[in-house]
Amino acid sequence: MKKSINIAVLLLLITGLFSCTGDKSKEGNKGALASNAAEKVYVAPGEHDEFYAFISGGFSGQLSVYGLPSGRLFKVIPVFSQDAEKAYGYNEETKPMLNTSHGFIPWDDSHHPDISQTNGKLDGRWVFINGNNTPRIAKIDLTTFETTEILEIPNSAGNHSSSFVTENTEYVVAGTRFSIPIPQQDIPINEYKGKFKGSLSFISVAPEDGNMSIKFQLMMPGFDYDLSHPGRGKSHGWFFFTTYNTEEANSLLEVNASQNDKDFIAAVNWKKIEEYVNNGGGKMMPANYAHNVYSDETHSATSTMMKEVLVVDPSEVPGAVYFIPTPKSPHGCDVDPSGEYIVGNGKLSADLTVHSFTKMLAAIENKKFDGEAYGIPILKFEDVLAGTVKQAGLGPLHTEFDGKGNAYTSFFISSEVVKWNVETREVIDRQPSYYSVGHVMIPGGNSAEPFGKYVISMNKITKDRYLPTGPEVTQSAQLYDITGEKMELLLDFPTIGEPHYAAGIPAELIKGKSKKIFKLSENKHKYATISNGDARVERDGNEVHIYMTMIRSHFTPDNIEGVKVGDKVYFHVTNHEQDYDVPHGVAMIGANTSELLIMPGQTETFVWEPKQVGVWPFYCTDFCSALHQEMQGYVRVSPKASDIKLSWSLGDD
Ligand code: RUQ
Ligand code: CUA
Repeated sequence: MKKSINIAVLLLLITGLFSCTGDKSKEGNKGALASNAAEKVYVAPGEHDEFYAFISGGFSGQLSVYGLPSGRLFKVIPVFSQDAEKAYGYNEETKPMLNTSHGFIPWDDSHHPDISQTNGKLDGRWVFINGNNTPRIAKIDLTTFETTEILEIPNSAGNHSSSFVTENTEYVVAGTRFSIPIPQQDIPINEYKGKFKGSLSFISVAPEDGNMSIKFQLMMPGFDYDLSHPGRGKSHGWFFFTTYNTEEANSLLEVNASQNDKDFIAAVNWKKIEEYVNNGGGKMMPANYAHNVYSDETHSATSTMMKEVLVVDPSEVPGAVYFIPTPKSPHGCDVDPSGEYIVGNGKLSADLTVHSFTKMLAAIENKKFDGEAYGIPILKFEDVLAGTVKQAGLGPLHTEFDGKGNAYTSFFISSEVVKWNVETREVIDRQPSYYSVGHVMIPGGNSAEPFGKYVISMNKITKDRYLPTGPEVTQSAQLYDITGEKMELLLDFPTIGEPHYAAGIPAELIKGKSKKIFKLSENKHKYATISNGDARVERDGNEVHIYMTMIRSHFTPDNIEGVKVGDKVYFHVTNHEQDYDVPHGVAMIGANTSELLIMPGQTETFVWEPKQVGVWPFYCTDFCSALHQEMQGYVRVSPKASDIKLSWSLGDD
């Protein structure tokens, strides 16, 4: 019986997918909409947007920066994937950022950005984002908009319920989607049940420099941990994780993990565990994971392999973890700005489940449990439930809040954004999304103080919304005005990769802190050339190191002789500009890597292994001045056995 219901829901899911992506609805076809919608997104030439939106790139592995309300793209920040435009993962300085226990992994799947907070409010210091595939968490510095730290997460697989921050950025959290044997071992897959575990990692963030380190990992039952959000205000100190596959199936999950009418939200009292750990609790376990840090002083990254991690068995910390039954394979797990309501979006359900933090505490206090799972008490659904939003739509995924008592939930199957009142749980408005919306985002929506002016929906499918571009069409977001009772669709804008989640912040909170140049006098790169007189070429066996500078519009040195086939030539190039927005680039014919794009005051390195005798040019790749085309040079490559001495030109002086 239960099984047939689930199959019916699955069918709905599939048919819903097709029906919602068919014809454009009338509303969607109004062309320019009302002209006042155009005015609301129009940012006049030379004017700035009101908000930054950091939108995850999904399978691009990156994080892109847009302006709202215009939807204009400003920057793609390379995070987990190599990026030839910025030489990230190609130059010698940033290659260590992509080091992992599996070696150099130049790609990942980035899902959930979250901005650092102080006292529950966005502080605009960093954005964190998760790498799903080879579990990692990255930190992006919002003064440079560059990835400055990546921490691999051991004992994890499919790092999906991440990377959300607590209200003082005490922790950024990483929860495993796939349970695995911990420690990894060679065992039959059908021994999954009972043997596989799911880890929830709490990564401390140093208040001064943001340095990340795994404080502890909770070893949880072998469910799938899907999404999470921190408590805030009254529920600060707790973290909530949705789970699915509490059936612990290891095959054909679409049916086998849809058997239980309810899965769980795991409520974790991290303060309690922190105290336990600070008093010596937990066990050190051997592990192997990379911690990669980029320094703005050396303009270089280092990768350190970490050898152990502290694990905590939740059954040994009474009162630290509870399960809250939540219907229908919940996906999103969202906490309202007051910290009282925890919304579980059962993706196979039509209703939304809203839990009450106050009721949860009372149920715990009264020890009203409904059994346990692997030593973790299960609370009674009715005891924790604040109420449900009835028949709000089909396939709820994620909820955001406007800070005015309203919630906005995305419905994947019925392809709409639904506004409802958090206290009364009545539906106020619904607007179609084009099509199949995943996450929604309100700037500050994951904080105690959202900026409830716009919501964006990030859609999984666009079909006919844009000019066709072959079988692969653009991904897309949509912007809605939410200042009135009814939402108003203002804008479609294309996005890079697959936008999963996003984080938004008023531009005022960060734009003044944006770095304009790196000071040459503070450049501590090992191979920096600070004064032109130090520009030189050195040989060390078959390695040749070129200490090169660049300034409008020449390289020093620009003619180099004495390089031989079989040499490994390092171009260490320092940009001597000290003006805003004057990068130079450099590229060498036949170099098996990308160009470099070097910011003022910065040093970067690429390696060239010349294979052919001749005189080979290099040039500046960034149109930097009227004489940019003159910014070029030559390297003479002689046969391996040649005795031509190293020599170079320093210009005319
Ligand atoms: S996911 S569409 Cu956040 Cu990776 Cu829900
Ligand atoms: Cu330097 Cu073009």
